[in-house]
Amino acid sequence: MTGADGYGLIEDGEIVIRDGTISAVGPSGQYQETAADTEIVDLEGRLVTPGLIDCHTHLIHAGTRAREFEMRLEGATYEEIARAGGGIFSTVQATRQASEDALLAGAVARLDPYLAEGVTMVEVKSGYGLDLETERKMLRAARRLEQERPIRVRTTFLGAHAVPADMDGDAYLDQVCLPAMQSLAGEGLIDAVDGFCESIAFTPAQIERVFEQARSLGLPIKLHAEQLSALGGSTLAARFGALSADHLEYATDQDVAAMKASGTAAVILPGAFYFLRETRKPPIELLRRAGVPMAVASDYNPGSSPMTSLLLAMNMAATLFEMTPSETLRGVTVNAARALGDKTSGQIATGCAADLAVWNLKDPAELTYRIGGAPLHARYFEGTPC
Ligand code: DI6
Ligand code: FE
Repeated sequence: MTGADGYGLIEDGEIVIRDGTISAVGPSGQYQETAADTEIVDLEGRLVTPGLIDCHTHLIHAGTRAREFEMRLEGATYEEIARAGGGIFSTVQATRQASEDALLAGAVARLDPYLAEGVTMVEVKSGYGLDLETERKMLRAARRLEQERPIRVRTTFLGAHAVPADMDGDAYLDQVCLPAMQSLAGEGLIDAVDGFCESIAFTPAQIERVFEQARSLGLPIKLHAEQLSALGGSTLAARFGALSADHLEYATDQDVAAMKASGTAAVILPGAFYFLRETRKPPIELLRRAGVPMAVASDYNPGSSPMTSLLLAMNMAATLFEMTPSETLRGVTVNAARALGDKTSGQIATGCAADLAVWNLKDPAELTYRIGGAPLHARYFEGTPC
């Protein structure tokens, strides 16, 4: 699965697009287009990939955490900052105070670097509200990104992101998180449900309550699991048929086997590992051997991964975790789509959306190899260059 074979590369190929959808793909010269108004675009031998997909971001929030970054460099740990009421809570406060328009404007500014890297689909989570109104405001702003830019957005309700300081976890679920999920699902704002299963957030038993309700609402689930400790969150997620379990630094053999059995994708997030200077790596070799589909995402968030570059995440996944360049490319295309439950994105195949990235490159390994810069020639969204 290394080199050209792993990419399924077609040398000198052509792609036929009709009404925003790929209607044929193969070696060039195979498809005689008869329609008189067919436009032919010569890409002059450039590499074409599916439009890239970032399947795990927290793009909507207000405020910055640069001061916290400084504190960490002065010796405090992420966990100490969280326990001292900093961390996520400072972002929650700022986000509660921000207007929907302000949240949208901030997210658009963060989204533009992704577009410049050929990204055509992003997942965006709520979770910096921890109250109904703010979670709604975040999800609405996330939905509105599709009006601001030519991009596909998938929204994820992450009400179970942190326990408010003045509440117990179960009380927060009963009084705020579960009722909010119900209302916002009814408003059509939720595509999937996520949680943060960690000693500083929610226990597996509490996450199970979140999943039970998601299931009863017919919503797919995913989970931040095994990022900082091994709580078996990924096994729990697999038990509920999760689309993905994300982070996984502390995932065990048992977790990997459970994910394989349920078809749950592993979302690898090297940005947070790097930024928090973690040392425990996700079990890439185990996942690879088990055949668990691996996605790679930026995990953009202001606290643990202030990184708005999916290409850099690919480089980090290779450099830090020894994923191969073809694995990282599948990680931001077909496997990222899978982690979002989308079967018609992330591939150049008949019937898939004509979301494409055209690169000033020949060798796909260059996408993972480079650090910095975006060698993008053109981005096609639903067949239109933009
Ligand atoms: N995992 C993380 O690393 C972040 N949230 C999560 O679920 C941290 C988010 C933050 O610190 O703002
Ligand atoms: Fe995250």
